[in-house]
Amino acid sequence: MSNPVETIVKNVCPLDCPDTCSMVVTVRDGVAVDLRGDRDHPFTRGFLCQKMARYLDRVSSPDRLMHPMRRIGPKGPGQGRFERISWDEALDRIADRFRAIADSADGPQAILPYSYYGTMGKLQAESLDRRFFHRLGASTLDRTICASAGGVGYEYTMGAGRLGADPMAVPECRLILNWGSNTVNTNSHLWSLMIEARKRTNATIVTIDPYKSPTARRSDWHLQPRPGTDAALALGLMHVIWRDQLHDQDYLDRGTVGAELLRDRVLTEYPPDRVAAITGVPVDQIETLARRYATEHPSLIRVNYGLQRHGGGGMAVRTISCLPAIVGAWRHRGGGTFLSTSGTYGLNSFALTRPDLSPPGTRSVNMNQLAEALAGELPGPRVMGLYVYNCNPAAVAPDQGKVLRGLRRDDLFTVVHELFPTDTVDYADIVLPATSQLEHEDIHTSYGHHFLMHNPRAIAPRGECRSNADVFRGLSDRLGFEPSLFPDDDTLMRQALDGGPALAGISLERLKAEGSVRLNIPEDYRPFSDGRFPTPSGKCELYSERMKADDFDPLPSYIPPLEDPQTRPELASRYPIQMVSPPRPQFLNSTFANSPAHLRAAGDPTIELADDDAAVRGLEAGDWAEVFNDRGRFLARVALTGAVRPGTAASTGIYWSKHSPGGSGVNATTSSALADMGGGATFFDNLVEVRKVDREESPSPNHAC
Ligand SMILES: Nc1nc2c(c(=O)[nH]1)N[C@H]1C(S)=C(S)[C@@H](COP(=O)(O)OP(=O)(O)OC[C@H]3O[C@@H](n4cnc5c(=O)[nH]c(N)nc54)[C@H](O)[C@@H]3O)O[C@H]1N2
Ligand SMILES: Nc1nc2c(c(=O)[nH]1)N[C@H]1C(S)=C(S)[C@@H](COP(=O)(O)OP(=O)(O)OC[C@H]3O[C@@H](n4cnc5c(=O)[nH]c(N)nc54)[C@H](O)[C@@H]3O)O[C@H]1N2
Ligand code: SF4
Ligand SMILES: [Mo]
Repeated sequence: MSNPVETIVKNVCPLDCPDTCSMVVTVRDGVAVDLRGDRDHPFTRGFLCQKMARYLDRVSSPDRLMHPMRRIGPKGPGQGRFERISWDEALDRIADRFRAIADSADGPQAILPYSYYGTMGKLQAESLDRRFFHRLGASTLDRTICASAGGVGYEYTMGAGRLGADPMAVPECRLILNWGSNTVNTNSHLWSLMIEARKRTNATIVTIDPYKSPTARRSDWHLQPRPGTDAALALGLMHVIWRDQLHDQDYLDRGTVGAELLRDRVLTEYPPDRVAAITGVPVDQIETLARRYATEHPSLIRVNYGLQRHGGGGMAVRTISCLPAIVGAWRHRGGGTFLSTSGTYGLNSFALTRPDLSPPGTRSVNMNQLAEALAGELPGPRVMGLYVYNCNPAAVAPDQGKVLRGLRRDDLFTVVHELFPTDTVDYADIVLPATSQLEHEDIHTSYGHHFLMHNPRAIAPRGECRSNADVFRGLSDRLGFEPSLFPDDDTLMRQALDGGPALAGISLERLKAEGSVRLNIPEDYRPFSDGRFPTPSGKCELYSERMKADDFDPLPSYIPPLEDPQTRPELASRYPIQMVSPPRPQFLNSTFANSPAHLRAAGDPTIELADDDAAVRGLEAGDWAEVFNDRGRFLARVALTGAVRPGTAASTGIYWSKHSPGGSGVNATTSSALADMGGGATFFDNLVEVRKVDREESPSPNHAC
């Protein structure tokens, strides 16, 4: 008997999470037998979150899609609607259908790729896929579902690259604000650095969130504004800072434009009592936070995604990102704000994605408007061919009912490339099986640290699974596209690395040998300490000419939510509750929501209500309730956790509809209306009503498992 062959491989967590962890995988005789966090990685520091700790169960799950299939029954959930086909047949059918649509009167723009970041790997998420659809002349997809509103808002203030503080310097901070950030669950390695700051500098951790999230519960101080009112809160802090002369005049003079205009505005328009009336945050809390923020350095604002999923989300992030300059927080290492580190990398994304291949004038479809695109309500042809990968839109996209009506269309040809039989797979004409992260090679940037990472292939693909990049090679071949545009993985990685100065000295050979390489940025990274910003004026733009040119208020201001009881009283008289729907800690968006262990830990879908709101509706903890508005409905169990104020509710997700009582999820109620900037999503800008479900409608216990 020969000895087992055992190798240790360093892989990268592929999930859409800022931490981009390094994982150590043990492979024995070609089988991955152990997976854990990499102790040697400066950011991962030896642990993986609860979601990924059992990733090997996912890799070897009996539920994995193992071979291509084609539809033989009606669209929608149900058994026995697919039959197995070969890869050749699958690719031929897709190529034939795409060619037919492209040659029809609708033209190639009736084909729409639909993807997000089921894997963050550059090869699988942003390379041959983009080239393929650009070359085909398909509609392009504006990937707005997550971070675009805040990204645009931040950039107006801070300039190109959306740069910010170094997360590794968090232990040096004395005041840390989690602003719209459930850091404990969504960025857990940053949270561990925050805890270190508590030990090292006796730091105070503050969380600003309408929902008492796990992060709020573990913070020293929780401020609970009404959803979507953060810009008003930030303007109120500025009022106190200027009124009490707590600003940093020297930094303002050197590093900003428009300080006097902004000061005049906040002093006249945003006194604490008005801000308290808008936000629901008491005056004394506004005063105290302003004073502490201006005087306790280094201070960091971890501004994140929760607060931008509102009508005024872009302006909110733009406004908050002015704060550090006003108090001179950028002077200190660790001080300032950070939204995303991804702009630091400077990977050659043009070379990878080749936008120049897309014919001039090609329309772009906002991914938040999938419902409208499928209904033919957007300019340009109605979508006739849809290719979904790295994404589960049937569960995650807003206005779910309308999305599903579109996906059910008989004349729509839908391809879904997936690892698991998701809600979206139920609507596919052709299903393609995808590789897991251990089964393909890739490179990863991060949006929560400054390391570039390499993910080698650790094991052979299961069944007939193929990587995204491989599928696009196969499809391009069938459509007769130039082979040179669809090269092998090594060539693609080299093209990606041929980028900006932060990549200097990082060859593919070095990256493969070291696995994780810190970007070529100073050890003591301290952006903007000199008061210079990559904006048109070279300064932090408290006043922005670019915003004025783009028809925005050039100064920070408060834009109320689209569905705000204060500004939409008639809507609120029917649907009085502002509902936020951030992630449940056990799931990563809708990933893991089919995994038995994760589902058991997550339990039934819940609607967390204030005690008074439940009482007036005759609801008790544990009751099944219907949450509804004009767009749709879903069922959830009432939870009275003390986590929300009256008038606010939280339903954490994202469950798969087919595993949910009533067959729909939280996005049945969310709106496809767009945020003020970047075409961003408004998932948390959502008025609903809640009622008890009749006994007959009540689902049986443990339906989900
Ligand atoms: N466990 C887990 N981790 C994840 C994810 C996941 O699904 N599960 N998803 C990943 C992805 S794709 C992303 S984009 C990030 C998101 O990570 P975060 O940026 O942390 O975003 P959310 O968890 O959506 O929202 C954070 C908090 O914002 C709050 N919030 C909602 N509305 C407002 C508001 O108007 N003002 C303020 N101040 N707060 C508000 C929510 O109640 C929530 O507690 O996390 C990533 N990490
Ligand atoms: N109500 C509400 N809705 C939300 C949010 C919210 O907080 N509340 N969050 C929003 C946010 S921030 C985001 S980012 C989106 C995320 O929405 P999605 O991008 O749809 O994210 P997931 O639900 O994780 O689905 C990703 C899918 O990609 C698949 N996948 C993984 N790796 C690969 C691969 O290599 N190849 C292929 N072909 N497939 C792969 C996974 O199996 C998974 O089913 O959801 C948004 N929707
Ligand atoms: S913390 Fe994020 S990057 Fe790390 S293992 Fe969990 S999901 Fe992956
Ligand atoms: Mo996201």
